Formats: sequence, C-alpha cells, structure tokens
Amino acid sequence: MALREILTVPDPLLKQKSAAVEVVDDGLRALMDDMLETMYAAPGIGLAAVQIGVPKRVIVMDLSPREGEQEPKYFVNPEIVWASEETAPYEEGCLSVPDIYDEVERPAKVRLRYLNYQGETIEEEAEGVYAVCIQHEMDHLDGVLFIDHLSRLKRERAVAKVKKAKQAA
Ligand code: K1U
Ligand code: ZN
Repeated sequence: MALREILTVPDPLLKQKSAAVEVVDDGLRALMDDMLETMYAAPGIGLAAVQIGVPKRVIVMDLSPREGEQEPKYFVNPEIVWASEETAPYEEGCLSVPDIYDEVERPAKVRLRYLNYQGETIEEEAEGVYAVCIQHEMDHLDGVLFIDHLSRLKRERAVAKVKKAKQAA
C-alpha cells in the first residue's frame, strides 16, 4: 500500500469525467488499497480515484467512528438508480478544497448500484451522511466539486483561498 498525493483546486484533472472500469482485478484492488490508506491519513470519510490523479470510476469510504473498528466500503462504477424528491442540507467539505466548508442541498435518500471489492454487484439504499457522501463522491467522477453547487462568488473565493494557502506553504 502507498500514500498518494491528493490533488487540490484548481487542478484541471478534477474537472475531468472519469472512465468506467472494465474489470475488478488485483491491479484495481491495489489502487483501492492506496486510496483507502490516503483517505485515512488525510483524514477523510471518502475519496474518489480522480482525487489522486486516476480518472477511473472508483470510490472508497469509511463512515465508522475513528476510534472504533474500520468499516471500509468500495464502490466501482457506482450508479444512482433512484433519488428521493425530498432533499436535505449538509455542511460538506472536500480534501481537494481544503479548509472550505459550506451547505449543499441534495436528495435525502438514494438507491445505488455498484461493484464491490470482489467485483460483486450490490444494490442498496443510502440515507443520512451515507447518502451525502456517496453523492459528493459520485460528483467527483463527473468532474463536479461541491463548490460547483455554491454561488459563483463563493466558488471563486474558495479557489482563491486554496491557491493562496498553497503559495504560502
Ligand atoms: O474529498 C472528499 O471527497 C472527501 C470528503 C467527503 C465528504 C465530507 C463531508 C461531506 C461530504 C463528503 C471528506 O472526507 S472531507 C473531511 C471530513 O469530512 C472528515 C474528516 C475527518 C473526520 C470526519 C470528517
Ligand atoms: Zn470531495
């Protein structure tokens, strides 16, 4: 396993649409292992492959309490097959837009289909922070960041703040 660098705005790769995965094999599982290690180290609760510069439709997530046992989840080629009309707000953050948090409104419940670490098809419903996080991560697969859901003024301020912090580092 290896720690990978997390890309931050305004890296153009973050705006790219990720490609579907053909097969879940040991090479892909090695990528998912690296992603999970990188996510835990950041620390974060989710990570899309494109955030480490690999534009494939792969996501890792762990919503378990930090002090408890790890409960990693792996999503390959995820699809939302149903979304509720009811929406809910949530204060989101993003490892690619460090130290910026703002409220985004998304469907409160979704039903998703994906391949897991073994390449098996899973279909399940998500709500609460699970629904928020999977929608946030699936946006990454289409080159969309949570700041794209905010006003242009807030988005431009966020990017400028991240750029300034990088220059100062
Ligand atoms: O960059 C990412 O996509 C990961 C992002 C996921 C996310 C967070 C909040 C709402 C929607 C999606 C993060 O993990 S940001 C860091 C974070 O939320 C966190 C970090 C440590 C402990 C608990 C939360
Ligand atoms: Zn993100």
